[in-house]
Amino acid sequence: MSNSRTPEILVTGGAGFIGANFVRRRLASDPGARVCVLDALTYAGNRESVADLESDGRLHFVHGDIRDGELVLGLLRERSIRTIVHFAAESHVDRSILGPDAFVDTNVVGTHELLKAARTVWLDEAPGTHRFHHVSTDEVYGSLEPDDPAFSETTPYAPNSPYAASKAASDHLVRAYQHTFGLETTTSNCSNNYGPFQFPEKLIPLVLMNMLAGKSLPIYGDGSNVRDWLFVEDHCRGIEAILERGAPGRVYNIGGLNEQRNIDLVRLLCEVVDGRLSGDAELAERFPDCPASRGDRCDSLITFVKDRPGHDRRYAIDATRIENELGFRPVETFETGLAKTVDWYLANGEWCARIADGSYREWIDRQYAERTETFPNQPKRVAR
Ligand code: NAD
Ligand code: TDX
Repeated sequence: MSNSRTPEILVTGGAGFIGANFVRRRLASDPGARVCVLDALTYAGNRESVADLESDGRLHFVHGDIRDGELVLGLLRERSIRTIVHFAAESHVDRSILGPDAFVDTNVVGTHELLKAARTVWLDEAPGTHRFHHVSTDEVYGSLEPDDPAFSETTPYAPNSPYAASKAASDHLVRAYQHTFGLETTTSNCSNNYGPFQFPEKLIPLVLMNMLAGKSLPIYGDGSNVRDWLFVEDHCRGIEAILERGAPGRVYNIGGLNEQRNIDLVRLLCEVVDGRLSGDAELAERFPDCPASRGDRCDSLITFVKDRPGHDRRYAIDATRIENELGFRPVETFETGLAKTVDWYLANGEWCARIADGSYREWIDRQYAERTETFPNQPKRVAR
């Protein structure tokens, strides 16, 4: 079933956190839009996150790997695709420390397979309008000291984790395909996202699901590392602005204008959950192990654990370029975004239960068992 009004786009990693939000938003905002999702459904991919969209024929789901060059070539040719929005990646820093190989395979080799296929079809076989948008991260710029200026698009690359290094390598390949072959590419380097459908290995959904289950909230080191947080729908709006108005070859930083210390963020999240559960008998009954259901505070679950090796101190984004050139600014505040996120996780118990199955819990428990050793002189509490 095809609708000829809007050309179909290829979204890699569309069953992951940000990809699923992007696909949902695109199909909801344009009745003529069609999307082909290519996703390998790794531990982080969930077809359920987009399954409800498949019924009207506007979403075509392909269970496959971006490293499969023949598959990608076939999709570009047969579905006449002229736009790729590339989210697919191994995305978790802690996993990249435990096992870097998958990060090089997917993030570097996988991105290169996509670029090769795009070059073959869009430049050699059927030249014309096209766009390869590469979704990347602020982690490629390394770590900031407290008084350093925020990352801009001209900040030199200094990736610190295997994850960041693999994303940096993929950014360089995208740049090289634009510069050398004339492939029309754009890249966005974004700060930490949060919101619906995020896999609960990342800080916000992990501590949220743990507090609802009455489990400890692990804070790495002393909790004073700083991240810039962006509500996922704002990230998707930023990517849309780049697709619509961004110049080929241009790189855009996307940020939330919202720097938070981890400990402050977790305390704020605890307050939101305390507020939701304390006055709601039905929620308290659904989450009997959450301290807030007994009138206690969720921050009683905070536990400081061994730090992440090479843990970056601070990320911050200078988003002047995307604001001045494309008129993009995030619309959510941290308070409104967190409230929407908490409400989504409270309302989507089935999604959470499917994710938090045996293998997930096993991984999390093993991961945190290794972190029980605490830092010497580690504070039990960090001042508010
Ligand atoms: P995610 O881990 O939630 O999802 C990744 C998706 O990619 C999953 O659906 C997975 O199945 C799929 N995938 C993995 N390997 C694949 C392969 N070889 N072939 C096809 N599909 C594959 O990731 P996310 O948090 O949604 O991040 C999406 C993109 O945004 C990534 O490129 C990431 O580097 C970038 N990014 C993420 C954040 C963040 O805060 N989460 C911030 C900035 C940039
Ligand atoms: O249990 C935890 N305790 C904790 O203190 C976890 C999982 C994290 N942390 C800390 C580490 C970081 O300082 O919280 C901060 C955020 O951690 P993550 O959610 O793992 O994100 P981060 O490492 O900052 O990387 C994220 O942002 C950039 C995404 O995972 C990347 O995909 C994205 O590119």
